[in-house]
Formats: sequence, C-alpha cells, structure tokens
Amino acid sequence: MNKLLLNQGWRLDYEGETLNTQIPFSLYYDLLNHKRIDDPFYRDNATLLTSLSEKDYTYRNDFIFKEEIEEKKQYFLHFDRVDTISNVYLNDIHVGYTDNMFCTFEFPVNHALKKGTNHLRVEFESPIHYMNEQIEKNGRIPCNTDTLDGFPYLRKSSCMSGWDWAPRLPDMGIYKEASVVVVEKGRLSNVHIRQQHMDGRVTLNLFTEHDINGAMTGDAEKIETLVRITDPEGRLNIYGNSPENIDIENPKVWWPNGLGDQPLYQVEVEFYIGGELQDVYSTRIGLRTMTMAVEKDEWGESFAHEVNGVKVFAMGADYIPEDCLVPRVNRETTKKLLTQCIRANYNAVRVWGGGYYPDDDFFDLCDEMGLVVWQDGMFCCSTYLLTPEFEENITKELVQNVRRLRHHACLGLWSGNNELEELILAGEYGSFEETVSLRADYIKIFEYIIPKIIKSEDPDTFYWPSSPSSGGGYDFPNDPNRGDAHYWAVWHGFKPFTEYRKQMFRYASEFGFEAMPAYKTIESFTSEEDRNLFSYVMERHQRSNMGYAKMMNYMAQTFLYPTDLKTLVYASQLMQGEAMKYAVEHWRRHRGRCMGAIVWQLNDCWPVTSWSSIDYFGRWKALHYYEKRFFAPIMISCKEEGQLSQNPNINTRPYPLEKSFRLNVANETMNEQLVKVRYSLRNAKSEIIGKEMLVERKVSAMSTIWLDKVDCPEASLYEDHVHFVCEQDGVVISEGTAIFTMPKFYRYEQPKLSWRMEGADIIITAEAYAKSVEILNENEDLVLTDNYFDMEAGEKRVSIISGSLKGLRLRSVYDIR
Ligand code: BMA
Repeated sequence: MNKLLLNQGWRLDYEGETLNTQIPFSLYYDLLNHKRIDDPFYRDNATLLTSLSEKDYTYRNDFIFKEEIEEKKQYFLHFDRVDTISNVYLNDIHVGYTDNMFCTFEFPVNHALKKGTNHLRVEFESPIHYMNEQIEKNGRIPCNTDTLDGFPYLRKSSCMSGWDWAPRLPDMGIYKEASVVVVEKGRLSNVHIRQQHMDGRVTLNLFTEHDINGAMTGDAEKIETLVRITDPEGRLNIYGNSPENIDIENPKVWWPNGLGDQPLYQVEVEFYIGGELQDVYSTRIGLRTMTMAVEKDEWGESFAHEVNGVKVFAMGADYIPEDCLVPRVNRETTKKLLTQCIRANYNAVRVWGGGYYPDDDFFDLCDEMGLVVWQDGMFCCSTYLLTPEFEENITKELVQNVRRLRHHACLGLWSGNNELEELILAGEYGSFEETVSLRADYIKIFEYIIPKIIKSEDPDTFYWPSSPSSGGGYDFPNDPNRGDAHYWAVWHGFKPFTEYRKQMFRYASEFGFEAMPAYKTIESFTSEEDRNLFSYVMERHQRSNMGYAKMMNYMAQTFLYPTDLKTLVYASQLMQGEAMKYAVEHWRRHRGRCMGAIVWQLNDCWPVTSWSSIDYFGRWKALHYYEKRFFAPIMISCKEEGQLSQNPNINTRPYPLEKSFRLNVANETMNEQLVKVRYSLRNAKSEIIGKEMLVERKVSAMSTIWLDKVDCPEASLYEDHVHFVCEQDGVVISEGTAIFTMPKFYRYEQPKLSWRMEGADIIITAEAYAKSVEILNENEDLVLTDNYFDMEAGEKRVSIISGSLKGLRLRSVYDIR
C-alpha cells in the first residue's frame, strides 16, 4: 500500500480571493492567519464571528499523481478528519460526501484519478445551515440551550456550537491527514490484539482481516502475516507464518501513574501476498488487565478501576477540547497539558462527551504517562433522534474509533455519553409524555447499539452506558451508592462547599467550582474599560448562567470583599482550590467506599472564567497546586470541626461550637508506608499554644488511617489554627493547616512575606502564619513545585519548574481586602 500525502498546497476561496493554507486547516484559523478576521478570542469577537459559519466554503488542492492508473490496483481518496459536512470532487467528479467529524472517510477514485495534475475540491456546507435544515425536516430536538439549536443532528464536536465554557464557533476544516491511498493487491482491514494474563504469563491473541483487490483474485498467491514485537528494552522478536497466539517472555506489566512503570511493546503486523509486503499495521500495547470492579457491598455497589487486579482510586480531571480552533492542537500542546496532569499527581483523565475522540497522540501520551482514560462517547447533554441513517452513521463512528483506540494501555473504559440518562430522566428535555420516543431511542443507542459494538470490537474493555449512571435503564443514574456520580449542588445549586463532606459517592466523575483565569489572561481578551467583573465582555467570557453571581455568593461566605479585580482573581482561585480540597480530601479519607475523584475540569478551549485548573494559555490556577497536594500518593488531611462545618451564620444558634480536628493519612501506593505525623495548635503569630504531638504510624498499601480526634475547647475561634505535617525519613511529604472559622474572619497577623534565592530555589519567609501564599511572576506563568500553600512563621523552599522570576511578588489571604 502506498500513500501520497495531500497535506500541503490547499487554497480557500474567500470573497473573491484565494487564501493559501495546509492541513490542519479550518475556516476561522485560516481567516485569522490571513488577517481577514480579528482574533475571535478578543472581547466580544466570538459572538460577532458565529455568523461566518452560516455560509458554505470551498477549499481546493491541485496535486500531481506521477503513476499511470492501473486497473488492477485500487485508488482511494482518504481523509482522517473532516469537519463536517462536505462534498468532495476530484477532477470535477463527485467522489464522496462527509457527514461525521469523528470518522475517517475513504472514497474509491479509480474512475476520477489521473496521471499528472489532479484537481481536488472540498465544498463545505455550513453546519448551521445543516442543523437548521434538520430542524425543519425532523422537528426541534430538545437539547442544551448554551449551544446552537439542532446540534444533536450533526456528528460534530458539540461544544463548537457553544457550551457553558465555550463560544459558538462552529468551524469547518480538515484537521488530520488527507491522502491518495494506492492498494496494490490487498491490505489489512482489521487487526485486533487481545491479551491473556495467567499466573504472570501473558499471551497475545491476534486476529486479522484483509481486503483483496477485486481484479486480483490472489487465488494462487499465499497470504501471510508476520509479527514483529519490540519489547520495552528495544529487543525485537519476529513471529512468522500468520501467528495467532504469541507468548511474551518475561512480560513487563503496565501500571497507572504512581503505582509502577509504563513499559510499552511496539507491535508491527506485516501483511504479505505471494511473498510481497502489502501493508503494515503498527500499534503499541501495554500488558495489563483493566476493568471496573462493580461488586455488591455494604453501601450498594462498588465502582472502581481495577488494574492488574488492584483497585485504584482514580484521581484526575475532565478533559475538554484544547482549543476552539482545532488546527492549533497538536502533539506538543497535548503533551504540555498532560505533563501538568502528571505534575499534579493525576492517574486518570475523563474525556468528556461533548468534544471529540482525541487523536492518537493523546492516547500515546496517556500510555506513556500512566493516565487511565475514561472515554465518553461523543453524545452530550441532549436527546438524539434514532433514524436508520443516524444508526448507520454512529455505528461507523464507534467501530472506527473503538478499533483505533482499543489497543491503548491507558484505555480504562468506554462510557456511552455525558449526562443523557440523568437529564432525560430528570425531565430536563420535556415531560415523560413529550419524550417517550426519545427516551426509547436513548435506550436503543446506549444500551443496545453501542454496547453491542463494544462487545464485538473491544470485549476486554468495560462499557458503562452513561456518565453518570448506575448501570442503565433509567435506574437512578446519579445514585450515590452505585456507579459514578456528577455532583453539582455545590456551584450550580448554590449549596455551600461544606456540603461535599455530607456526600459519599462511589466515584465522583464530575464536580467543580469556577475560578477566574490569571489576570494576564484576562488582559489578553479585554481592553481597559472591560476590566470590571460584571462588564459585557467579562460576562461574554463567563458562559455559565449566573456564573459571577454564584462566584460572588461563595466569595461572601469565604473572604473579605476583594476591592480590585486582581485581588478578586486571587480570591476566586483560592475559593476554587478550597472547595475542591474540601471534596477530594473527604472522598480520599473514605477510600474503599469512594474510589474516584475526577474534578470538572482540567483545561479551557479559550480564555474564559470556568471550572478549569489550567487556563487557555497554560497558566496554572491555584487549584492545580491544590490538586498536586490533594492527589499526592501519600496525603495528610484534616477533618476539622468549627464555624464553617457547623454554623457559618455567626448570628444564629447553636453556640458554643465544637472545635476539634481529626487527621487522616491516605496511602495510594503499593507499599506499606511508615510515616511520622506532627501537629500542634498555634496562634496567628505561629506560636505553639498546645496539643503538640508526634506520632508514628504504619499505613497499609492502598488504604487510609485515621488518627484520634483531638478536641480543642481552649482554641480561639478566630485566632488559633492547627498545623500538621506528615514526614518520612525526615522529609515533609504532605502538610497543611486548618482554621476553625472562615478565612475572612481569621485574625491574621501581617506575615511580612519576603523571598530570596538559594541556589536554584526560592526561599519564602513569613513572620507570622500565612494562608494560601501566592508566588507570582510578571507574566503569571511561573510553575513551581508548590504554590498557594499555607505556612507558619519561618521559611518555605520551592523549586522552579518553568518561567522567569521577573517581577516576582507575594501575597496571602491577609491581602484580600
Ligand atoms: C457538567 C458537564 C458540562 C458542563 C459542566 C459545568 O455537567 O458535563 O456539560 O460544562 O457540567 O456546568
């Protein structure tokens, strides 16, 4: 099989002009690069630019094909990702139609291709036009209203039509390879490698299918596959004569981040006809077993990743598309983002169902880094009308993507969709009577069509009908005692974040809290007059309904009123960090009952106020440092009781309040850990005023321990706090503080923060207890080993991971006023 790549030399016809481009390309991307539109991310430009997608556009490519066209060979035009509706013409002959952004398309072109110059034309149809046409034809389909109407009719990334964190930029383009594929005699059409693990031995079972060109019967010619396997040390083994089973010598097993290494085996399957090499299929596998443990227990039913027989507490966040302009996403951007996940101790990510199935690069990187991927199907917050055409379309989409991704070591599970089961049941899209047939369609799609595909194409990967779900059939999808749960009473429901502690889930796959992006990021999309929280432009970059009202509601509960926008940014980020910490520490303390905490959300697709922990420009919000601490493999946390947990309304009963704390050490490692825990009660000056204690404890592998509860009736509500540290071999591995009131009421001393360099490290000095110390450089892009931490009077050392020290400045909660 030969390939002629067609990635270069594309042209867009735009208003009588020709704009040059190359794959990956898209309308907005090309118009921006050619300065025909302003930056869609600046001020309100995105709103103004949506209408560009109401028109159709043509892209052209002239290419030279050097060979004579031979009848016995097969020629195809191949597209890896076209977004979305297009008609394809080769030398003015209509050769194909694309209607699914998640699919690969291949059109036979023996009749249209010629030797010499060929003219390729891709005519994109406006997605908005397409969706409106479908509404006219089939009726309005009930769906998420942040998004353009009719989006469920189009197999295109839903959030490109808008979301509660995304603008409406429903782009058009080609994002991955286009090529002419020449099949000489035949090629592989399907390769499936399964693994059998038994008593430390691993056997690979190989299954292959192939296509033979019609003109070449190949009767007399021998068909054969040969398999080359390169082990993680680079040793090559070759297995000839179409092997069906291969035993792997001394198998090296793959583990999620934090539990072991990620050894990977390169596998090449070569396909021969009559001794001539025709095709090669390449993939990389990791030897592991991976499923979800769903077992009845005292609380209901467990829901936990089980890797190589070990139940793992999932720690991570939800991944959304990295950029509204897809051509800007590549291996480098994804690697940069996923590296931050590892820096924050993630072992899992959930790919949310309103974007697209990520590229191979994403999965390759997750394989290498040990990030277990929860992969949603691309169906999100809507209903879907099941017509025979729709069924055919999504079947093709699922088969292709499952085959593309099933060999990845990181693939943790397939889930049908995001929130459909829950929202349909809740009547979000109409009453029961109104949605009877759509409800039935839901069951057919997610509990029949898709699981059937998974069963035949990837029977070794666990399938879950929806997120959240308790197993399907509209059976209490968000049941806290079974399956996964999305919890939004905090934030969308305005509940205080102390509510998290009252919730016990088996696996929290979504819960989140908004924060503003870095001030520098805000500067990038605003002009001077916009820099007020409630301005039109700021609200355009806050897509969540009443988002700032929610934020300020929580602000009032937590901090003193921040009197300028820069302080507001800082306070909003701390609130987000504190809220998520409150939730995750609690669920980790209850490891066993709860087995997953996946924070909504990891990243942004444009500069916006959202639930992300890393903003569009890659700047860490405070939350990302909080995550690093609360996802640490060995983590100490404190369940304090005080005003916040018992009665934050200082003017009502009951009084007096209990003041106490109870420490917990969570061990998410495969080894027993011997730790020393030190704690003390201190005042605002950091002076120890009592309860000083040092205890040594063993914490078994993959478990947690509680220390005894400590009552502190003598502590002052507003002036004292608890300081606690977990040490191993004299090194502090996890630490924190807890106050008995809300941060706004604590009577801080001015900590007089200062810094100096010692070698390559920054030494921070405080003269009193300092809460949530922020170290910020001029560009606000400094990445450190720690930041937004509490410290006692004294010194704290942090190392620089990236960024310059220019314009370094410090602040703490004391400065929120
Ligand atoms: C969840 C997600 C998204 C949404 C987020 C924040 O339910 O699945 O649809 O962006 O809430 O509202």
